[in-house]
Amino acid sequence: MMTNNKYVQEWIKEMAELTQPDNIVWIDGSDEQTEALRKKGVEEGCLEKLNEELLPGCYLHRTAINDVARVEGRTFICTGKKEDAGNINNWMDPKECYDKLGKLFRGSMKGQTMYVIPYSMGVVGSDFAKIGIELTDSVYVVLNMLIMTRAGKSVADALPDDASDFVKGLHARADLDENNRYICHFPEDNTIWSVNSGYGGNVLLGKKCFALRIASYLGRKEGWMAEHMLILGIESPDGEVKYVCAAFPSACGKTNLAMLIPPEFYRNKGYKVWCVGDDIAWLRIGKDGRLWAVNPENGFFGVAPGTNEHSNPNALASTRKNTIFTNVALNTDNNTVWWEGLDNNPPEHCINWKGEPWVPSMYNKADKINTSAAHPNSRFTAPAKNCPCVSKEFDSITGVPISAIIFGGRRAKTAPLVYQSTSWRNGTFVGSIMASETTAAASGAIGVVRRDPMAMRPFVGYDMGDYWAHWLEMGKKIPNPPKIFHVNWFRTDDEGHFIWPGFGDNMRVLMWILARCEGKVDAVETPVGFVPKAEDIETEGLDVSLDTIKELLTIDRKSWSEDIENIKEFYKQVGDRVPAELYEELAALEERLK
Ligand code: GTP
Ligand code: SPV
Ligand code: MN
Repeated sequence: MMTNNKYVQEWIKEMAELTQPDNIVWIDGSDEQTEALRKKGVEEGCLEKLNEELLPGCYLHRTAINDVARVEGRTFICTGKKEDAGNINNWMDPKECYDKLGKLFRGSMKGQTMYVIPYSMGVVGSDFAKIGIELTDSVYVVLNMLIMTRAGKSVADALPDDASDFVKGLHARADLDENNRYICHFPEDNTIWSVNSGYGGNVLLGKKCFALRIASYLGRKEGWMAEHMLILGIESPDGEVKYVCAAFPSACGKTNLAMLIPPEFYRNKGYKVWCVGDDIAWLRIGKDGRLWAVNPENGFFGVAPGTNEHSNPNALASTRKNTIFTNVALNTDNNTVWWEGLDNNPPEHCINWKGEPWVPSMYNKADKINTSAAHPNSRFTAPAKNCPCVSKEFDSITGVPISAIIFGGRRAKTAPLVYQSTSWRNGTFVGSIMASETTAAASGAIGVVRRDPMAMRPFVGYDMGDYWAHWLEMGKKIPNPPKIFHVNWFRTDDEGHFIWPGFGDNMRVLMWILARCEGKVDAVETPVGFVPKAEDIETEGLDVSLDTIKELLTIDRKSWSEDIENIKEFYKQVGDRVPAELYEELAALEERLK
């Protein structure tokens, strides 16, 4: 045991009695132990060592073919009262769930090792940080957690002997039976149980399970916020850095925006962008009355397809050493990795994400999942410190002060390139009505528009109406709140092509947002909020006409009015805890659209 904490000791004893591993190994975070586990992973066949010269310290892992994304339908919030989990979450009675999953866990680690991973979300020992312990039978999970979190002996040492509030995570792959796959959260017990999966978001329990579902519950209780947001800093030529957070649903561009390289026009002037986080933000009110954010993670679990030298060179550079790749393609000629959108040269000899030989002629756009070399939700797990643009505030214990919060989604129509809400309350409303086309990051249909409030639909650990009320409450408590915006990089023309170039050019929109925060630029008032005057979006060095910008900024009253009906239905579905203020906002929007 690495700790004298008797709550930890008793819990581990109980879980070991349940799962019956042959032995128990504490993860200390040392290079020696990590290296030994990598070797073990290779021997056991769960990892393949990649080309040491081209990709030093890098490994490839393939998950089971039926286990490649988060499973929202099998994710549960287990609160004593069903109402507290809300209508949007799946709910199970805690006792029933412990019993049901207990049967699946029973004896599941026979013949195997149980790894004990003490980890901290946030800088170890800082005010923001919270400690979890994950028990798992998977070497892959251990190695990922060592990248994604601050883990090891220093965390066990930081846990007081009398602390009982650490998050207890139990994970077993069991037999990977998808019909018995469960990702269950017990926010009232600080507990997470995950069984029968080996895919990232289902099993790296510090990430979505703790840092969003459990943390959002804690945040409401303790007066802070846990959000599905990137955090980035924009440094102006005089050296001042302004920070923004942005919430986009899964696979809708957070990693890309967080690491963007400014267009040449801005680079020449001396602008720089720094990445503080690419997926999760924990936000607290600072002594100065502003909202401050930290990224509780220590690495990036990023989408591989589409990542390339042009779209996101910083992400690509982050993956060139000490990275674990999951479900990408293996180039067998030189033992490196490949994925769709890395370059235009798919390897001649290659093993696809399913572990089968693959040749480029197999690819069929109509059936991407089955015919692509890499799975559309294939991922890289890379240490944050690998990132060329990682912020010098990355390890800051106070976090960074936030000037703007940006919501966004994938909308082929309706949502304009950017608009600004009129207040925190109106901004909360804008977040609550967010919608986006579904992606491969979760199992199920792709490309269907669904409401995904604050990009948190799959991640709020309690009732969605209460969550919105918490947003409104926070707004009343923050003396100097960030301004709230909405963006859409994904508007398409009649042929289905993206109109806006996106990626690095999104900086042009961020610059308008910052100018608004500083009161330096006017805007046009519309029924939905403030939109830029087309000429205020910088187009220097961009092959986009003023007319196209105007088109991107139009508010189509007809499609917005149609949306209103859908929003009403969604609010009804969320239920009777939707705050009255949001119904007032909705009525006012409907009125303005007439
Ligand atoms: P999660 O890790 O699932 O939370 O995803 P994410 O929000 O970090 O998304 P990510 O940045 O990985 O982008 C997902 C996909 O969107 C990739 O295929 C990108 O190429 C694409 N994408 C990102 N930014 C843009 C953009 O500005 N325009 C367009 N057209 N596509 C983009
Ligand atoms: C997401 O789906 O939003 C992710 C990947 O960031 S996962 O960790 O699998 O949830
Ligand atoms: Mn995410």
